[in-house]
Amino acid sequence: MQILKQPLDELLNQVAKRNRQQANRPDVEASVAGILADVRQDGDAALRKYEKQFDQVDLTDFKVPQSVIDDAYDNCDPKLLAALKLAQRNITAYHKKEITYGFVDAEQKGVVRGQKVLPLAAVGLYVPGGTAAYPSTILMSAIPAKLAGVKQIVMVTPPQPAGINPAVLAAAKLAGVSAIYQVGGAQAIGALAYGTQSIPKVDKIMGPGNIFVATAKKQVFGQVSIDMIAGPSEIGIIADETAKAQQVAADLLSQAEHDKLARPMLVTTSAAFAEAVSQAVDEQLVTLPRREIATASVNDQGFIAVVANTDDAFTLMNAVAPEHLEIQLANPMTYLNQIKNAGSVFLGTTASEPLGDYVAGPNHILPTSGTARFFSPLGVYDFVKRTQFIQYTPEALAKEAAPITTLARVEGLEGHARAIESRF
Ligand code: HSO
Ligand code: ZN
Repeated sequence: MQILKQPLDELLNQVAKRNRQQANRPDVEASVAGILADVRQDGDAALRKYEKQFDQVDLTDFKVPQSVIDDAYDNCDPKLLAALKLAQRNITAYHKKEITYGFVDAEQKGVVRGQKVLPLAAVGLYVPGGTAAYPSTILMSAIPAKLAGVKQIVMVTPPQPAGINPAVLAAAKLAGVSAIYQVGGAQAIGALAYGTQSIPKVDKIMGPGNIFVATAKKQVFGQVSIDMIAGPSEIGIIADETAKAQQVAADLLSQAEHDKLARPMLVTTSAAFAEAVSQAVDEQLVTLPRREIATASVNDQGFIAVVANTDDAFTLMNAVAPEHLEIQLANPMTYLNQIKNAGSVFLGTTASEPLGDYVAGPNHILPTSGTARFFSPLGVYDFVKRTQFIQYTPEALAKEAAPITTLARVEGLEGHARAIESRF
């Protein structure tokens, strides 16, 4: 791995430059706009056309039959099912803490005002195809949706030559997904945004996807809501000699194997430790089944930076704002206050990142590419909206009538003023 030893200012410049790099693809934007317009106009017929063109399948019915889902669940390997259920229990317990409630404020005489927290009626979950169709990710999105009170959870996923991965179907059933449709790409996002004859329109679209899916989500935003635009996985590790180079290397590779564009990063105060980790990464890559992907990630996207002290390490990591941040230092809890930007933090040498990917309970759908500066992990919050209410007695309104009409007339809105005065 590339070992950087520049002064902190230079490292910070490099990080800032990378976070600015937003892939701009006007060609993709134009073709996605065309697909969305077709789906909006022709519904299922457009879906059929694009599924033929992009996935080489001719489907007349997109819905995965309930019997296929039930079979996948019933024939699920008991060990896998037990693992999914453990994950489900922990994710549920953690996310229950995220449930928020409305309030009523009656502190002012004659005035009641309040807020209600309401679930979205319907959400769409995009599940990528092939090896990126993760059963764990279905739990991470469907469980908070259920806890929020969402009634209709619609899943879409591209059709696969050998049928949809049974582990994905089993996870979907376990998590309480309402219906699964075999349609992918920008056309699937269009279907969820506008509705077609067979696929219901939803209020919000969640889930990762390729550049076409991400671009389509951006384009339908406003028509529906979206969760976030998630980029390739990232792991940042702050470690010193008290950590084990083997373990740090293994954790870096756990995210590197997701994607050639994934970004594994280590910041350490020890040049010797940097060398040891770099060597361990090279050794471990040799036997890693996904070494082609991981090697590209490690070589082209990853880095190890050697800094003067832990304060500098946190300054640099806060500038990166990594999706995952591991603190492999003695007394890790004491550093929590120094972390300003990170999606999910793993404290201590035992908290290896895949623990959070699967069973710990906190979400694994997290902000990437520096967006942890302003985005948060997916949670129950993302499946609700707020509405507010106001009630006044005539006496309470009388007290505030003059200020209202003053403001209304300053804004040139005589109708507003008269609406209030009509009460008196
Ligand atoms: N680490 C990924 C999530 C995931 N890992 C799913 C394994 N399965 C999110 O960055
Ligand atoms: Zn992962």
